[in-house]
Amino acid sequence: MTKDLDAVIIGAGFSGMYQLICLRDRLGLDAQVLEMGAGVGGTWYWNRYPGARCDSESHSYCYGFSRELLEQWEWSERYPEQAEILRYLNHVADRFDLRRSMSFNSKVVGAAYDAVANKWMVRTAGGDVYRCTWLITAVGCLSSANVPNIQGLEEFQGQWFHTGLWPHEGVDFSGKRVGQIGTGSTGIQAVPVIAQQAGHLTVFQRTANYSIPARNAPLTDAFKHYVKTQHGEIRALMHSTPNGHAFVINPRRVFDVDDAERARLFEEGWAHGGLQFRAAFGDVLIDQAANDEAAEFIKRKIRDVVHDPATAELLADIDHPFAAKRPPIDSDYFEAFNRDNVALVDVRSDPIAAVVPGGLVLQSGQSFALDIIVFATGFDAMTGPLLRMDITGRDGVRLADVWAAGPRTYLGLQVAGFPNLFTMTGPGSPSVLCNMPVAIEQHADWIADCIAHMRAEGLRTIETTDEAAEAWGRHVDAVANATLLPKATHSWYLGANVPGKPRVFMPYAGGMVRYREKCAAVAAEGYQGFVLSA
Ligand code: N01
Repeated sequence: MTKDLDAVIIGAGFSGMYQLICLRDRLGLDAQVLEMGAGVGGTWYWNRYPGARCDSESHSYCYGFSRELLEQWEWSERYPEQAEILRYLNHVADRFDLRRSMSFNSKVVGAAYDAVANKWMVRTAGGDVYRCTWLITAVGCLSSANVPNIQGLEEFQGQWFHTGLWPHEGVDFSGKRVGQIGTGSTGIQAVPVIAQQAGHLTVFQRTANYSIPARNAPLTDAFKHYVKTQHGEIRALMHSTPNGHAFVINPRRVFDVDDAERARLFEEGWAHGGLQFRAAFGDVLIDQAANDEAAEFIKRKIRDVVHDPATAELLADIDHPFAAKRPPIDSDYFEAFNRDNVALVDVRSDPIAAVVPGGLVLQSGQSFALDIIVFATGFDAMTGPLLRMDITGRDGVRLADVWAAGPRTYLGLQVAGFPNLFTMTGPGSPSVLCNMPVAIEQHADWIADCIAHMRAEGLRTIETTDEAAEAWGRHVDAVANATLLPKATHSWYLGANVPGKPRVFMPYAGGMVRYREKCAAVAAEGYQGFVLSA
């Protein structure tokens, strides 16, 4: 089947859904979403692992474009769990009649730009071809599962799962010997829930991680009323903060206050829970000495919670600044290690050597009999979902070749040599350093305004330049290097979690406010840094 369209959007998650509303309903384009899964939801469609929950608070983790939607939808808990977010996104799809412009089970395998026709030819695994003028990738930043290449996995006689490709019917852990590899945000959420169900759980930790208690709880009626009636105020607050959350980061510095006051403020943040812990001070991610104070506070908390001193030491032996990796939030993660059926194994000093039919073996020869292995091993972040498609631009140039030394974009929105291709929340944009729906709506609006401008002016192509992308890349590096973020040398922000991936700090760390102003100024000045042609 070959179909002609104005625009193709790849992905039916938060970003693809809203981009469709912008292009189809606001601009009147003939637009279609191609989605690999059988339903909407993106991240929340695939990540159904035990404990999956968002770390943005529910009243800020939603669309802001529709006042009616904000007033009608009611979240039940402080942090929405996966099933509730998926219900929300299905509700949005129904309410805005999105499904009629979506093809499910349509995995895009390639897209090629035809300069003569000024069309993108988008190919699916099923052999369908979509010809379109504008191509928008809304593929998510964390959607390409990273299963480590461990020798012998194919011979494992038990079951194994990656958290990002979790079976819809769930996994029965009861009475099973479970091994979980990975202690990032995902692993930290999964451990306490799996521990409650499994016969025994062994957690294989390579890098110890900070975590802040989420303090999740049902929302009170008073808070629900506040959210529905004060949404304008809440959105204004979210748009005024660098990370798009509905809380202000206090500008005071860690050493502006004395030891007792600092301890009190950290305790207050710990008791409140969640990402707001780091909002007590403005310099935690900038000043190493300030960060050390926060880090030591958390390490003390870990030692207080975990009864076995050796396990506590292993969990608190953290080698990077607090929040330099995405800081997880948890519900009883450290507490889980006080259970009789949970053990922690250090695979930094003694790495995993192989999977064997009955379990897993470390380099020392120590072995573990397992029925189920859970890979909470993360994603080939940001570039992975784009590069697994074969995208070719002008003159047949492959995106994979252009990005061989790491991604280079202008504003995270476009790549030189790939006209009329927009990469929503792409590398070089705030994306994962921001509350995602805020970053997503800003990108979708900007792209829609840009296309509206092109149509009004009779322009056929928009394409950034190498110079603009190089200059933006230098700026992205400089902004990251002014923080402690690159000091976590094994972080996925840097691509360091995937063997062979170039080390480039991918998200834009300059904050959403600054970024939004920059994008608005670029558009206002006639799309500076882009070439528009008739
Ligand atoms: O993935 P990760 P994630 N042998 O890459 C380990 C978002 N998110 O899925 O650090 C042994 O952070 C790896 O070890 P190391 C959020 O943005 C949000 O947990 O590389 N271990 C690490 O411990 C988050 O940051 C929410 O040494 C191996 C773990 O696996 C992002 O998604 C919830 C290994 C991977 O951690 C990704 O989080 C969940 C190997 N061969 C996710 N390979 C919320 O909103 C990897 N590891 C709450």
